[in-house]
Amino acid sequence: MDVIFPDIPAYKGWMKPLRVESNVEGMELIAGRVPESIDGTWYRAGPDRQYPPMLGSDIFIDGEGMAHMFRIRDGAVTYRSRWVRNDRFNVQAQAGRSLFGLYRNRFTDDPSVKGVSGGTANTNVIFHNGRLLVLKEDDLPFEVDRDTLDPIGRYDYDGKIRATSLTAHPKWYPDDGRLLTYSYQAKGDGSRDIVFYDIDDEGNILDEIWFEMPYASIVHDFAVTPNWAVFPFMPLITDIEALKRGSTFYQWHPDEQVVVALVRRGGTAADIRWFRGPAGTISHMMNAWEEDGKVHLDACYYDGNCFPFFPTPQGEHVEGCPAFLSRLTFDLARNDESFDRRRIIDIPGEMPRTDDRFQGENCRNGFLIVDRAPDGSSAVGCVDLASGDLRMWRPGARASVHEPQFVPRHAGAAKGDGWLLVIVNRLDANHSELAILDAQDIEAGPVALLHMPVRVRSTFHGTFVDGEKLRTRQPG
Ligand code: V55
Ligand code: FE
Repeated sequence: MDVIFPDIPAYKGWMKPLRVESNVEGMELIAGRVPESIDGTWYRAGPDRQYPPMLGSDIFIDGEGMAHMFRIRDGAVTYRSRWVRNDRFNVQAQAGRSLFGLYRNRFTDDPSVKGVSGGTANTNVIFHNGRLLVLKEDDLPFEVDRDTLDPIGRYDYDGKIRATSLTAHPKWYPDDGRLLTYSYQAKGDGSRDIVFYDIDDEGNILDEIWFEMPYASIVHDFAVTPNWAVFPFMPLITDIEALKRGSTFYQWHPDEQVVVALVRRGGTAADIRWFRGPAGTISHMMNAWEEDGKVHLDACYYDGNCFPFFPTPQGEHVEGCPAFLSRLTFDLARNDESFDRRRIIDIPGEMPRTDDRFQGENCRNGFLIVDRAPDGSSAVGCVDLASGDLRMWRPGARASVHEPQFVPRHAGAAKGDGWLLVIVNRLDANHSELAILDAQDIEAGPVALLHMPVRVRSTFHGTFVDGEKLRTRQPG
């Protein structure tokens, strides 16, 4: 079978499939010094393409997963990337071609892969219960070796997870290893079932709450506070009958509402508080917290459909729209199911993060990608969440950044006191760089900038795991 990638916009320039596994011992320093106090590994996941797509088209959220790791210790950095060799990857490697059709539409797959998981493991990586897990929201976690990224296997918490998948956006607490997670369309594609799980660092399920969504929504991300789990539902909806006719996995329904469920932790489906607003997309969450009988959610909000490649049921493609970091406030004393929404910053931004140790608490600062320019460049932003004051570091013309990662300056460092790790893409030179910034002064530019001899095509999300934890914590 000839390997010829189609000439489509999704594969142009920087986004040309890379398909290379890398191993760089001792990354080359371009400027500054790597702080000696950083000890740990930054894991990330992103999509690449193993073989030309079966049906000739592609969308950026699809593509077989490539896992990446930067091990940082004693001022030195090692980089490694490796395909996630899960079931999908292996059956395709065996066949020498793509066997899965449209994104998540199982009716468009090659008949030979009926019953084989189509999960691409391309979205996020976490460390839980002594295991390194690569995540995609339509599949169970896939465990890989923390040092080599070699495959270990699909992980269902010894059969304790009854849902068919787990989200790629759990909240993981580095200090005690608690995992707050969920599954949506949890009884299979198109089902309205959703379940919230609270799992301790031994893999014990402490809380499990099943309920129904208003429709078979995408639920890409959620947020947690000490008392609530916040679930956004938006009118990108799965219709099994449409899938059988070859439609996209989601269809955009502009006449439906956004619905938000506040699920009381330790409670039941009967305790859920519901809120509603006009159609829009609540995508990535920066954080949520509680204050005086209110729950605030800082999230990237699109006034329409965040994914214009998912048309309406009538096949109409609506225009894309930018995301603005916004504060959604749910007043528990109010009984009309409405919520308030206002922009925190006035320029578009996405991929928001904060100091992971304090998810669910009011944080002073958040970090995100901002200010995408026509030349393809972008900047890392540090936003003061109270004032909306925005500071930026821009790597330059024709250079873009991936989602930033906060790393505490040392164990027990104050909230927000630490470093930011950022992958930078030099779009014309066709390679990436690793930048390390002081999270409290990103405008000063990197304290260390390291050269990568390869392009990091795309990563969505990742996690920094403390080195001591990786060395001592045994699986299971
Ligand atoms: C998203 C990302 C996905 C996906 C579904 O950003 C939604 C939202 C990285 O993959 O499969
Ligand atoms: Fe995401």
